[in-house]
Amino acid sequence: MKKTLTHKILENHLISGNLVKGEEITIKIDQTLTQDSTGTMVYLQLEAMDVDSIKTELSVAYIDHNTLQTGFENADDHEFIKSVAKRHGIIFSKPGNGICHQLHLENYGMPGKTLLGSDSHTPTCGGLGMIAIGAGGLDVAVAMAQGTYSLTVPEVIGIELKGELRPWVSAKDVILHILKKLTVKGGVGKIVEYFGQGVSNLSVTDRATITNMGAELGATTSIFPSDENTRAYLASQGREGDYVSLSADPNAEYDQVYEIDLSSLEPLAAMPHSPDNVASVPEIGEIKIDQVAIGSCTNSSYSDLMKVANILKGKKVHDNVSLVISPGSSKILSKLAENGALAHMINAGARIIECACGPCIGMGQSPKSGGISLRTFNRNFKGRSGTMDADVYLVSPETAAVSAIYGVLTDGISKGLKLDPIKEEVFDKNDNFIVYPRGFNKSNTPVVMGPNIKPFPLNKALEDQVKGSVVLVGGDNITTDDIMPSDARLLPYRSNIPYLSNYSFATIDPAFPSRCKEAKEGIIIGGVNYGQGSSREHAALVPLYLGIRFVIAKSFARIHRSNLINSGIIPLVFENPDDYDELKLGQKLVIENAKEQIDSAVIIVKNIDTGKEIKTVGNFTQLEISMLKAGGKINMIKGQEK
Ligand code: MIC
Ligand code: SF4
Repeated sequence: MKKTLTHKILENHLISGNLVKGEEITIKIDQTLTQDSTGTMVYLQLEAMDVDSIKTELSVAYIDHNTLQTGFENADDHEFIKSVAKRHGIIFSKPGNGICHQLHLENYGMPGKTLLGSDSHTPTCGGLGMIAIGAGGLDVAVAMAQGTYSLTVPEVIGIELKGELRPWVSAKDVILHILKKLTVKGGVGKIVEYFGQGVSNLSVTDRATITNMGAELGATTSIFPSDENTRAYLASQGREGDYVSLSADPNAEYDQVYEIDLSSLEPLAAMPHSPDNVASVPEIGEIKIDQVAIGSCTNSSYSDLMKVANILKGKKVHDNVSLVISPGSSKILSKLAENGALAHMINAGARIIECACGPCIGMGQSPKSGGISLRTFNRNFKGRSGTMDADVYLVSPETAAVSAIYGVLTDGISKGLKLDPIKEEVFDKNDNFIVYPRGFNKSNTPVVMGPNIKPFPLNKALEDQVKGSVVLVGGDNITTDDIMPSDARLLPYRSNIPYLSNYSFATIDPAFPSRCKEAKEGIIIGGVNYGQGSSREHAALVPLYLGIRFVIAKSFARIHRSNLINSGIIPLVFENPDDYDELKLGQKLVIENAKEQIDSAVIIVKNIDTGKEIKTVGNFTQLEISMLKAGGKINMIKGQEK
């Protein structure tokens, strides 16, 4: 069989199982990354597992999401993470160093390696030819403790790239084009692998933009070959020694193949409120805009920001627009400062903010009421910007910068502008933002825990009768931002589940927490792609805390489904999606003989109010069944240790 690059890397890392689509395998994890907003839970869990040393080749704890420090909570979380990192041999990246994915690409990602990260955009490093997967925090904690990760072998979609992008059309437009075609659920259970002649016309940071937003397809990950452009990128970061050449076999067997002619693409935008609601910029028309935000793990590379600086040079940001720019890393910001590009941005009237996630996760820069914001980010879910009635459009850096000048959504081609080519740069190593764990260990470093850090909830072992009342009937594509919103007010409480629980589903059903408290045991009903978006396991831990026993949906997003199982909440899929229509708030449902039923292909849920039996499908692997029986992954691991 002619092998895909995905299969080659998985095969090299296979610990157990058969590398056959749909089967469960366990692979070796070489590297892990965490960020602070999921990291506090990861490190509480790592401490709970009481391991002596981590088993990965390299693990890094980044602080990039929650850097406002509006109160002691942020700073306490950072100190906590730093102390656990030192105890376990984990590299710690201080706030201000940059966004985890950009930093990992620059400093640590390596072709052919595996990376597991507690953030859904971990696939960014797929741009370097590695298998980089986003997962829930507990899975990352276990990967550090045991050096492994289990997954169901996904299908591999091949995307053949031909031709070359025109000026003013960039990597963001490639992934927006794919999102339009495949939608936000098109990648679930799949890995997207790029190949073909057009690959050589994309730099590593272009590729990283594409693999980053593969997360919005719901894909397990996305990957590019490692070629001369990879060598050049690694060399620019002083890491040429990490280069290996990697690609799929010629005529590799993909489960599906799509072809994209890069030269046929045009500037695109994802319209409110979904990354797959894509149209071309001229089609949408010159709508008046209030804010432009450039940055995030999708589009904050050196070349992205140099393009922006060149466009802004000698120009003025439109009077009605607030332009805000957050560079991806301290190295990038420092280079922009050295070569004068930063001055072009500031002189044009741009606000420069910290190298961090910032507005992407609602940490400031919320648009005005009813405002229109153009962002180079990856998600435009309703309310994510912090303003419920704002309209967010996702665009490329080029489109964002030109639009900021004109005050309307527009692009360089429509305006007949010229775009200067970007000169490649070599970056100096700067690890002054890094705390190495050298000389520290468990015996000489105590865990530093502030008062806001509360224990995480644990489930109980599966009982024979699992019941509850329907506390929410949600629609399609419910996001983890809906289940557990995050913004500047809530992000400081990522280590305080009881506090967060008061805001679960706050943006779509503020009565949800009180309804759960009244019901004591609750059930959530969802549509297709339930739990899309972030990897935050808070979207499972908070429902667990609120007494949710199971969720029945038309389908689930991958990471959220795993997080539910890790927490011992049973994710069930309607065998007949029409049964969804009959379920109403307040109805009582029960799974009888749950311990037995959990092993079977079809699980019957009885509606006590109507007497109807609903057929659901679990499709659980053996490992998942063990977790559900034990009441979650931690209970399962503790049980195995006895
Ligand atoms: C996001 O972009 O939604 C986040 C914030 O980075 C999340 C992680 C989190 O919720 O902490 C993600 O993408 O996984
Ligand atoms: Fe940070 Fe936004 Fe990227 Fe999430 S998507 S890691 S919040 S920059």
